Amino acid sequence: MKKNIKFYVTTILVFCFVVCKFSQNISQNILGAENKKRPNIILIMADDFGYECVEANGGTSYKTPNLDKLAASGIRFENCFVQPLCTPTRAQLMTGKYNVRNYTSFGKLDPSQKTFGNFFSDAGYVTGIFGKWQLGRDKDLPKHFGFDTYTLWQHTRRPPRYANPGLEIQGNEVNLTNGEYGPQIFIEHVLKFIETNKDKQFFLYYPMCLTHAPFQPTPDSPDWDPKRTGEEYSDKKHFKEMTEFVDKNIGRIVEKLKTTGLTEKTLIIFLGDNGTGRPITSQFKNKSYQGGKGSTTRAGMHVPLIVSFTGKIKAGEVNTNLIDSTDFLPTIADAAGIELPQDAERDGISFYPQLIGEKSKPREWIYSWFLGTRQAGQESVFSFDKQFKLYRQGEFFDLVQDPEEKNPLNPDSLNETQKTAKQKLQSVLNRYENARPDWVKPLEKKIETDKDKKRERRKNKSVSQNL
Ligand SMILES: [Ca+2]
Repeated sequence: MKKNIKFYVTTILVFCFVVCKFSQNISQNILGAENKKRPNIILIMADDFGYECVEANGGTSYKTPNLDKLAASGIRFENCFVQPLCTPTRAQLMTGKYNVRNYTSFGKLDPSQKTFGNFFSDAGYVTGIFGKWQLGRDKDLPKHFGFDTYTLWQHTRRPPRYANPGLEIQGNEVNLTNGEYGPQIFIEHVLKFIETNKDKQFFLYYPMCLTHAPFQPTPDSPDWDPKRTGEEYSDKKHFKEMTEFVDKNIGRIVEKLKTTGLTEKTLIIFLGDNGTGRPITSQFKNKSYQGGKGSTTRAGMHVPLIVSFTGKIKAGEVNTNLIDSTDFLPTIADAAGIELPQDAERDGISFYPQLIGEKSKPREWIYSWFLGTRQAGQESVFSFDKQFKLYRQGEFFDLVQDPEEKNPLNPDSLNETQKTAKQKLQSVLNRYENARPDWVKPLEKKIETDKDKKRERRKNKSVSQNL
């Protein structure tokens, strides 16, 4: 009898083991197959590059054949708005949250935040970032924010970015002095990253240094000087050459995807991080259009957005829905099938359904809490849709009639449409009224103190120089 029990127990245990092993193999195979279906993501962001710079959008000052081809192969968005400056947009793009929730100061992203790098890395993607950092100087921050591979400018220090640049490669400071060109190094590292990881799923974030000032020649310019150092020289005549270098790099990425067989496995997104620099006036739809970087008007916040995913996105579409910089994280997560952790503070709305032609509810408004480089307490706060814009102080504009926001509508003579729009935008402002969390307040205070100290030091220095 005892022998029989032993036999039965052993048989059951062996059976359980075989079943477990079998189901484990099945689930691994399913997971493996699922993983194989996950697309690569390439997110490209040009620096200080407004909507008017792209020919497909109606710009006529610069040649952008590769961006135009990318748009023709996918979707061109006409109403993408970001924050008016670099760091505020980058923080929104990377965390999917409005600046009111987590922006502390210019050039920093608080280490408490989770970025798309973290979410993709946690989901098993290989992650890389190439280009401008400007999110804090600690050597370990790129890794902390989820990036395995990185070649950066303005990470641990702030050397020149164009001719003979100072870069950080995997956190190591490298000073190039043999006529190298920063954007050339970045694109080479981008292409190498694609080649190296062609058999894996990768998330490549490419925040370009171009076309930010100083406006300097590229290696394709007649004025290229491989001996140039520093960032003092700047002539806006080079903006055209810089834009065309951006375009050339887009072409090189598309070509690389072709030669590695990844075209149909890769979602490519291109956008600008804020409006074009103010010295630059471009021709746009038969009018002169001045760059408005730093301004909360359309010229400061309206950027190109082009998305291509061969085989998944219908070619040649134009989309006029509102998109904002918080929407990118949920969109790429959606594309990759990554379920983001529940977070009531995440403001972005995925526009992936719009990309693949599924029914969805586009966003009806954009909210902005913009501090930029200003002192704590001096933020601009406003909400807008495609036609109207309301500032916290009460100024209310019709953006179609008055895109430069020169003539606020008279609050006493609003028609019914205007009144309804104002109420809707006011409810957006109310929704975020208490959204500034307590943890940022000590950081704000510190910023103010540091800035005050600097100002005081400058004052003392100039007094002593004048004596
Ligand atoms: Ca910028």
